[in-house]
Amino acid sequence: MKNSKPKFHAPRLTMLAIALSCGLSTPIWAQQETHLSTVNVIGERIPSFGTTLTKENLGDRGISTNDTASMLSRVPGLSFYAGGGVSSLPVIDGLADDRLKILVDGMSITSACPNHMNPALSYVDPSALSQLNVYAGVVPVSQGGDSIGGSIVVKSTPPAFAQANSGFQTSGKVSAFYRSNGDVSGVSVVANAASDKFSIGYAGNTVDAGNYKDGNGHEVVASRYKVRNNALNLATQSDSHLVTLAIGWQDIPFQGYPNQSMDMTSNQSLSVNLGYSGTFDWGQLEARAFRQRVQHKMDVLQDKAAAMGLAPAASYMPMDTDAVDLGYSIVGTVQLNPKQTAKFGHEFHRYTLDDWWPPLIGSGGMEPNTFWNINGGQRDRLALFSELDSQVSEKLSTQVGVRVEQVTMNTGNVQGYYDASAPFGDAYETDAAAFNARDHKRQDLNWDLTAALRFDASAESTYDLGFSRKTRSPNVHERYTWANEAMMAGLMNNWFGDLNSYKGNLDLRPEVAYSFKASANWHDAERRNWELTLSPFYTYVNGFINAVPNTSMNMYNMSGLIGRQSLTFANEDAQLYGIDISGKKYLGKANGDWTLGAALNFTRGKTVNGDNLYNIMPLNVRVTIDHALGAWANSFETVFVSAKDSVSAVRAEQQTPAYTLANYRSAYKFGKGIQFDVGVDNLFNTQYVLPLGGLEYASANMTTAPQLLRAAGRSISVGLSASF
Ligand SMILES: [Cu+2]
Repeated sequence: MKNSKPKFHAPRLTMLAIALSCGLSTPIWAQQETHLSTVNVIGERIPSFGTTLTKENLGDRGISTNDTASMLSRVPGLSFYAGGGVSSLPVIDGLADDRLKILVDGMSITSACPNHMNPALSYVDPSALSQLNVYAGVVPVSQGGDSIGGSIVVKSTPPAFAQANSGFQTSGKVSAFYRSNGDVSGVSVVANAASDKFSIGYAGNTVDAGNYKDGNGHEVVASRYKVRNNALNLATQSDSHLVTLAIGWQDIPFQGYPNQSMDMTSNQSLSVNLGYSGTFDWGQLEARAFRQRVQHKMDVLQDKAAAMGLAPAASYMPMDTDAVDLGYSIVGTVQLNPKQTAKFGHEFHRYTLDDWWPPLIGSGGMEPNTFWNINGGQRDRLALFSELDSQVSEKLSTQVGVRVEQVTMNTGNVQGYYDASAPFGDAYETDAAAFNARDHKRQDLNWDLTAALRFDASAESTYDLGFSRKTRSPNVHERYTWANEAMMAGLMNNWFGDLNSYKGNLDLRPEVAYSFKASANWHDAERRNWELTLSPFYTYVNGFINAVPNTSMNMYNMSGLIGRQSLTFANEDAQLYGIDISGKKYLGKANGDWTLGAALNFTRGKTVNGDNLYNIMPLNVRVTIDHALGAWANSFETVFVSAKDSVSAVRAEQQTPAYTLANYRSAYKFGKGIQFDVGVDNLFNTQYVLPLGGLEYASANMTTAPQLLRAAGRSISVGLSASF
């Protein structure tokens, strides 16, 4: 929506972070913003139901987490499925994971394993970020597609250029941190060299984390991880054109998953991302082409195996994934007249996936064949969209958009570990034959529509109203996983952390969400003293892809874990509703400036049959007090989460108790460009379980029900960074 302002600024943890970025002799990072605003002038509108986080209000969260998704924890309505240490899955107002469109520097990246261990945001570290946009519920069609819940658009640090005639300039930043719980350490480097025409930059970081301990001091096995990220960024610009080329490579030697049977034992990716933006007489053109390949391996980490009483072994169950995302987009933006802007776009995205599990010779149950979970899976999206922004009057602006997307999917034939003549009998052969006998090609034609308006009633009040129809086609695993066998196959196809077994469904149809959202924002005229935002929402999802009991006659179709279920994906109508409330109040001056902030989220999700949707965050409230005095900034945060008692019966979801957490952070800037950060997460060492964390696999067996995933106890963080 044109000329709109952000509905809600996440309260500032500190002013220091941005000062740090532009404090030195070459304010090269500050120039980026200027640069972007000249080349990318129309494209960067602020969403009506969105939040923008920049370097400024991302603040110093980076020392307390390397999980980029969790940087959004202060955004109202955001919650997270817990998983690996850098790979949590974000949720917007109850809709999670593949239901959100997540773009990393314009690239659509698909979670490429049957546990969704490598979601898009796990490929970028907080230290490399410059901006995160969250579009909640009603999303501009130019930012959506193939999603029903919302969009998260992440941008890493854009290329820096020297000013004209100022020669060659360099800049950079080096940071290091340590966190006590899990003995986590890491370093990050950002370096840039540029003339006024060319720019070359590097961003890289490392993280080494041990297992964390809960509030009682007990270790959570397989919560350790190790990450190496690198990105090389090249760019060239002229008066009205900018070309960027980014090459990224990641190596995760291991990332434990306490709430999965499997752990990541290798994730290696290489991405190439070519971007163009230019200004012409007729308007602006943005284009992009990208390719990312990931090779992903899973097995069971030794400490998890030991906790389950397994003898040490080189491998317990090898699983491999090889996936490629590639795509391009072309977006033109035209100023039709002084009051109207139109946007036209075309996108293509191809995802290909092989998901195979090599035999483990001598295991008995996992030989002699390779298990083909997905063999040559392919998912193509071809999209066209058009969006019109209008300034109808001084007070009223509108946005309407329509998007059509063709999704074409296919996959090859499959096989199990052994055939019906094996000692265990027919665990796989009948199922594989049934799957192979069917045509696997599926094609969906998906229509999305967004209509939103903003009414600036007065200097102190703004109202937003929006409606959207959004569509998501099933993902490759939802449509094509085929095995009814629950323990060796179904349990592996699970990205929910609930230890249930899942099987795909060739007859799934796309899920279509109809969302209504309103937002009322009241504030003082200068937006400095106070602000209050109320955003109720309602979504009806036609054919929500849920799960139903797996009724196959396969005799191995039952979970061997006490209380866990064997399920099949199925469409089922569902509705979600709730409200996000947030506000802030400047408290005044007393040894610095004090600001109070608060955010509340209430979400309910139910199928039309009355069962609750899985993993809906219970009522939660976050209260923050921010303090700034010169070079010193402090933030004290309290999080109240009520008991989760609305749980999904079909998934045997377990209730979680209420808890209260306190976190403290402080940052001090020394002279020019040196910053010291310190923080304490879970200040009172509260013992609690994560409402969206699922169950601990190491505690699961055939006689006792698995325990809920324990959260981390107190952790003290320190960080030091220097800019040059
Ligand atoms: Cu995996």
